[in-house]
Amino acid sequence: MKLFPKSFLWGGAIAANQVEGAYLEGGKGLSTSDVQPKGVFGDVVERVAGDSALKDVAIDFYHRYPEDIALFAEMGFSCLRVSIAWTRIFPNGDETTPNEAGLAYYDKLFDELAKYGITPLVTLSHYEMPWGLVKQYGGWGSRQTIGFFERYARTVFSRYKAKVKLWLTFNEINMSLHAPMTGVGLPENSRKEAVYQAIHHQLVASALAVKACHEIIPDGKIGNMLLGGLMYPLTCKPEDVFEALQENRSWQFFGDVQCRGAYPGYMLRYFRDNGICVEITAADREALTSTVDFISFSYYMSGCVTTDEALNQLARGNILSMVQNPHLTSSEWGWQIDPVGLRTLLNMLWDRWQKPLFIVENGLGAKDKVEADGSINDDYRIAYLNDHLVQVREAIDDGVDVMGYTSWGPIDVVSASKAEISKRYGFIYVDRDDNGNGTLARSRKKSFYWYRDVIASNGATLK
Ligand code: BGP
Repeated sequence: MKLFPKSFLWGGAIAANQVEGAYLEGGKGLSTSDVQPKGVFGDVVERVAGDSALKDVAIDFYHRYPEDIALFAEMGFSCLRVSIAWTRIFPNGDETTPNEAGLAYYDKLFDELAKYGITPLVTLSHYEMPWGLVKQYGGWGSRQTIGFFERYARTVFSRYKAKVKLWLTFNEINMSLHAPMTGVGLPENSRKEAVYQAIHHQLVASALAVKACHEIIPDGKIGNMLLGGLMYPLTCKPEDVFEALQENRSWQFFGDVQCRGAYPGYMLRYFRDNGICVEITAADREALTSTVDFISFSYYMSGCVTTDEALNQLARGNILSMVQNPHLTSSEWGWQIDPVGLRTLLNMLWDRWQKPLFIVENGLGAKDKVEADGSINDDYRIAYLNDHLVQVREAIDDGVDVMGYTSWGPIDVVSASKAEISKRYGFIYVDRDDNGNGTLARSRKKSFYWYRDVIASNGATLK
């Protein structure tokens, strides 16, 4: 029987803006997430007194974290991925002194995890940045934002160095190409050149955070975080194959910079061919040489690439404009389910970077039905997770170094793309609907017991 390594970290992943709520409590400032009530692709809405959005309360993790962490512990989690809301620490982003109430909150959160021996894996920026930095400086379009981020990173490294040893810089850093406001604080219709310049600033900031982490927490490890957007050629036509290579490079490029410490040649050519001029200073080049210790990524689906323009037209409007794969089925939200793709991706990334890999998001968003007796029989979720974990085990057997697996949304959260809660990922159900009605009470789904057994057996119960 193939097992997972003894040191394998098992758990779940959540993000501050999708769970905490309390969006103005404890001196917190407004973030880009707070002004996008309709989700990461949504319009920016200036907040006015008295208005409300689902994420304002989310699942109230800010107040209920002890109960939720007790439930994660009951499932046997050895790891929980969380993010720090930058705006709890620096509400406007450009302050010189951090907000003590925000720092104290995460102290309590990490202490609670320590009580159960759960290792925190902490993302510095998960789909949010201070709205103040966007309004006053133009977000990551400004070089000054690098310094503000570095101050924030150094502040939290120094404060939590004894409690947090595993860190991630920017969540799905490659998403900026599809959602510039969420990724880099730029308007949706920004020119490509402006987006790549902002991305460059963020890559430099990520490298400076790596350097700071190594200085401040010598026994710590820091990784990047990529949206693992695996693309297949739709046919074996050589042009389709090359197109798929390029499409994969459009996101792997972020990892190339973060793992190898410099821009790859294919990207410099892309800039040249498209008349994109990115200012990269000598100091930037030097900064980029601080490379990550490990690579983390999310994986939900795969997609296909074609050079057939008619098919591409049809695909526009799909998530990331991917062409459908006729060999796969899809979730209710049209995300194509591909467990073997996860094994392929793990092998691909290991071959490419030879650094440990951490799957920090994977899961099935689905509508759950609460039965009359209160039970929730989410066999579809169990099947999805089982099939993906079987492929993770195969990849480990292939020789890939996999540090751990944190499934997305171990408790129902507000979705990132649409800001709805009816798209549920959890092992734990939260009584709340898309209109904000419900008691917020937590209950265990069938998958709760399934995941508990998988963890306890270190994968032996997988089928
Ligand atoms: C990733 C994000 C998460 C998460 C997940 C699921 O892109 O990092 O924040 O939400 O996707 O997406 P959704 O919530 O839209 O279903």
